[in-house]
Amino acid sequence: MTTDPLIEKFQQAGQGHVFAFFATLPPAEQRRLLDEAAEIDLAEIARLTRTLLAPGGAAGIDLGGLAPAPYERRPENGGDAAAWDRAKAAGEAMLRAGRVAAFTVAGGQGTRLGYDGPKGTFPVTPLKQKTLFQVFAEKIRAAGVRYGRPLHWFIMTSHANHAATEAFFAAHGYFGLEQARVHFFRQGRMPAVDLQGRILLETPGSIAMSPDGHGGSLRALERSGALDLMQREGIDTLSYFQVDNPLVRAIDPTFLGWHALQGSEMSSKMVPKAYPEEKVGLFCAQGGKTVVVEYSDLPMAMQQERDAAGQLRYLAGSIAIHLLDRDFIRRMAAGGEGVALPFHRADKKIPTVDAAGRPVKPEKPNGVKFELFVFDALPFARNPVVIETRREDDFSPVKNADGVDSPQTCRDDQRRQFGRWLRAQGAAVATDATGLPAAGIEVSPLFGYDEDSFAEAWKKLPPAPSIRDGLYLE
Ligand code: UD2
Repeated sequence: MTTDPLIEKFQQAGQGHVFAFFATLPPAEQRRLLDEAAEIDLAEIARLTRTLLAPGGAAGIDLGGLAPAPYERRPENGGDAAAWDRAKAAGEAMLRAGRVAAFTVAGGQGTRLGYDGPKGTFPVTPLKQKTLFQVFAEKIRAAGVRYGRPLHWFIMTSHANHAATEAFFAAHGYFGLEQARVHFFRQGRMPAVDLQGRILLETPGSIAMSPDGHGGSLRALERSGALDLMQREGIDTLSYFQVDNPLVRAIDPTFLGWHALQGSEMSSKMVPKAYPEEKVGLFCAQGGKTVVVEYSDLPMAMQQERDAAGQLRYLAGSIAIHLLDRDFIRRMAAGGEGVALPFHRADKKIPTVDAAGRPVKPEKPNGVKFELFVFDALPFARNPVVIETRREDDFSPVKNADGVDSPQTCRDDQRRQFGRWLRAQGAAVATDATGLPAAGIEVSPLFGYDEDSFAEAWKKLPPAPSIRDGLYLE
């Protein structure tokens, strides 16, 4: 009997145990295992084992020469108001020219929320219980109407949630978007390995594979043909955001304008950190480059440092909102010497099998997952721009089942935003000291998806409605 050449390659790489149970598997499972194995770049695994798993490999990142990154301050915090106005006009022109598409990374596993299903299908709005996907879809649709150019929307899924995500959109008529402008593609996967770099089996017939991190989006955008489609359609800029944050201005002309006017290949939004322990990455400068250092990599003493005025020295929190230039993504996806995102190591409890093929549920981390982070592209980008945004305009993620960043805090933040928009138009909205309206209210993105679009729609209302519990503006 001849051995499959792929199995031989695994044997030569010291990973032959992946096929330990192969002979006992039914043909369909054999095929599946071979397919999974074919996704694996054995040389990459060997390299990661040498670098990240070697003694000291988990020691974290190099903090040498690290300093806070510069950023564009908002006008109310000392920024140049005229420059912000110019940026907005430039971004609006980009939207009218159809140069922009939206991009959501939705391949995560959403374990913290404890919700079974693609995270984008989680209901988030205060009254109508619209899902995350519906909120984004309506924002994108409304922006397309406003600028006279319907937008394309790319959604990155994982192997685990791809089919369910597509089915959800189909079942809801793509939330009024043209189906031909909504594009789903799967991100890549990486195998988990044990602490010696041996690939872990999840069952006798399958490898413990997991998504390769949101940084995998760059190569997945290329592989899926998304970049070619953008090129054909004359789209040069992707507006990147995470699936867990319904407050995001999915399409933000001012941000787009900053990006374009500065000739940036990758731009980002920052919010001043709310408190030193807040779990967001930090924009830093290092060796003349802009980098994001994940909170878990920055010693707490540094996160607590304050300047003479008492302000946090490392203030610029990354809320995972970026703009990416199409040709920059292509360059990053092509890789090549010195142009590659680094993998990060995460030690995890990974269910696996023992030598007899029996399931093992580890009680402490028994292996490592490798992930790419999209913000690691920043140091490769020409003229990266970081602009300040107000948290209340852009960031209230749903991460945990309760407490901070939960469905409750997110619903409240949405209501605060609706209340602010209404008050700015002179409506009488009773709120508590935190700005939370007493009444349960909701504004559809199709009515207004940011302060400007809301103001325009409000002014067109025949008689403005009074603010009462259950008010829904559409
Ligand atoms: C991320 C950032 C953090 C901060 C925060 C803001 C990292 C490492 N940390 O933290 O600095 O900006 O967000 O909310 O990024 N995803 C995929 N594929 C994957 C993994 C993740 O699509 O393989 C998506 C996921 O669906 C979600 C987003 O990426 O939309 C963020 O994932 P996360 O929950 O792992 O990020 P988090 O909260 O640790």
